Amino acid sequence: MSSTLKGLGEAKTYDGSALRIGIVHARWNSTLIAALLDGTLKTLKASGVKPENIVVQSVPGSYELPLAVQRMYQASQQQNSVLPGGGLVSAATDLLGGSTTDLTAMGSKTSESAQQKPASVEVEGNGGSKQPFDAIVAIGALIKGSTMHFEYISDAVSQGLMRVQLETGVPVVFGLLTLLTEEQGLERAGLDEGRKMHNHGEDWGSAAVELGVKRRGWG
Ligand code: DLZ
Repeated sequence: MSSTLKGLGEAKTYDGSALRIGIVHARWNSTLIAALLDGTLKTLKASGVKPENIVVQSVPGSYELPLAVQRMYQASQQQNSVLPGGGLVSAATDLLGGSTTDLTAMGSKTSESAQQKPASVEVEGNGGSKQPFDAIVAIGALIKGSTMHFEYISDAVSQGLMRVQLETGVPVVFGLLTLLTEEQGLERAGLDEGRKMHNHGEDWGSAAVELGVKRRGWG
């Protein structure tokens, strides 16, 4: 047992080498998102998930996450493969500097920030396993403003992601930061001054591997 009160504590490590993991991230608040995505990828790879079995996609904002996760999983189930030429599973993300033919075409322009490429992102899933995703990580960062917008979106996305995982049976890791201030976001993305806080994306990567492995046992 860990001596700290909060957090995951000391977790058993799981072998992710047979898993296929999806990540869908929002592009709003891209500095936070890039760091969180990096953290997630870091632990996925450290747990043995093969880079070619990690598929990363983006959507404009957090509100779009539930539908994107649902479609990403369904496409992997139905086709059992990476679709050539524009299917949801085959499209590259903005953050990866690839084409933006899929969910990113839902009405938003490619923002300047979306051109950022997180340092540790090297590949996406083309050429990897053809199996349906074992787990999908949804990453977003909502920052409270002066209207009720934050409350409505936080609630809708939380409920939507839970619904997707219960309806599809695929574990959906809740990588949505619901932040009262930007500072809270920097801390949770490991970008605080002095870099003392840990990157929550790392926990999300571990959770995806643990759930992916356990789900295979659940049948
Ligand atoms: C519109 C909006 C605002 C104001 N703030 C955020 C935010 O902090 N984080 C985020 O992920 N998305 C934000 N969005 C965009 C919405 O999630 C959504 O993309 C748009 O309302 C279009 O459906």
